[in-house]
Amino acid sequence: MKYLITSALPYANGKLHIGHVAGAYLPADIFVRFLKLNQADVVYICGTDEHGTPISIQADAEGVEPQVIVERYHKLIEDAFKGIDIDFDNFSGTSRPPHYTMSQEFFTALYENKHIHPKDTLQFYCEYDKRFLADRYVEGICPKCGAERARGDQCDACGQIYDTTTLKEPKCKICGNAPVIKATRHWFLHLDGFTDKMKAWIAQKDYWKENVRNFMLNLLEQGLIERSITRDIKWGIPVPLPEAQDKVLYVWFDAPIGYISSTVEWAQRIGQPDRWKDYWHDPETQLIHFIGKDNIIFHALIWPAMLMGQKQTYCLPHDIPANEFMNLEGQKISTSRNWAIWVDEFVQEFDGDYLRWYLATNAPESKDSDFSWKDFQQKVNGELNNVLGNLANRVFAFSQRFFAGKIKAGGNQRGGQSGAGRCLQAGQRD
Ligand code: 2FM
Ligand code: ZN
Repeated sequence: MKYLITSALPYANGKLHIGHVAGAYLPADIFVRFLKLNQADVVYICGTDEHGTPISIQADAEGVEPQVIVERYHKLIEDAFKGIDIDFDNFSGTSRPPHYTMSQEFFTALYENKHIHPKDTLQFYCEYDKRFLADRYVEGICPKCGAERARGDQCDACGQIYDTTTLKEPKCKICGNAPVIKATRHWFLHLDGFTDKMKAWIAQKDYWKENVRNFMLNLLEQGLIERSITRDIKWGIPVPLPEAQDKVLYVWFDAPIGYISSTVEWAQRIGQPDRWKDYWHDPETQLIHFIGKDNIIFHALIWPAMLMGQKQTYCLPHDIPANEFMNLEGQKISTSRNWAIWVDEFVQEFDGDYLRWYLATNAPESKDSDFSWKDFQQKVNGELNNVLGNLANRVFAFSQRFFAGKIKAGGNQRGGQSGAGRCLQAGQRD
């Protein structure tokens, strides 16, 4: 059995916090360690997600190129992972040239297979900045719940998505002026064309976590629609069509392709450039995406449709363990309010294993969990250091005393070669 394990690609415009680690990274890392201990054929893939409007907004604000922001955060994120011993087989980034090629090939195959079509749409346009205002370039009042500072396409307060032109009191985030509405052509992925395949595929996924499976069943019941996969911004992968000059691929179109391009990079790095194909083009590969619950729609619907619509066969996600969120002292973690524990700061004070222990034993697997410093102190002192530390200390002292400090290779519990799993009486030798 071959395993391809992925963790959601973190955006390269912010640091890593404990909520990210608890949701998408530590569970995958633990699973990969388990597989590797069992000599499984496994590749663990990640990288930074380097496109999208937040990165270009930050670059505009700092007066630098987006690549400067991307490189800064790529390094910070990679170092933070090292600090807590999360060890990918490859950690790439989606602004690297091979990823551009792979993403454009994906688009072209879907286009030639008639899964992508153009449509004229109405978008906000800032006459002062002379540009369309995609996604987070515009802010206003949510047309669904009335919350302020809602984004162009989605409201953080109620989570609903809506037609951008229905946003109330819109304001350009660059200059603060009210934008006008203007026609622009975009390209849409027709998910409706995958309805039958998707239903048949989901029908086999009775082992998925309920949150993911129910989410998908709901979407299928509502009926699949088309989704725009291009944007009028400069930072991104150019749409590979002569009539789509000045358009780039939507970040959520290219991001999951990063799982493949990172595997390609891994194969090149180990000197076997075609090796990635053994995994991605084998339908039997167990492709498992570890994500947070806000990423379900992209991994369980849009990404599988993108894979199904290719000309070559790709493995589809075998499982998508989506975790809930981790709160901090009873409140939602918030980057903008700086209500978070940042991994790079944490590891300056504590051993990374303390965080791994606390997040592993308090994982938001089926409901949101909470990080509290008091509980952290108690669990680390009580469980990790006293109970587990004491056990390890006794085991090592015991093996030193009776077995000259040597540990035999492990074996199969049901009749393996070393007899592991049998109970020894104190002082008895195997
Ligand atoms: O939500 C996020 O942080 C995204 N950057 C996850 C992308 S996952 C994958 F598809 F790349
Ligand atoms: Zn403006």
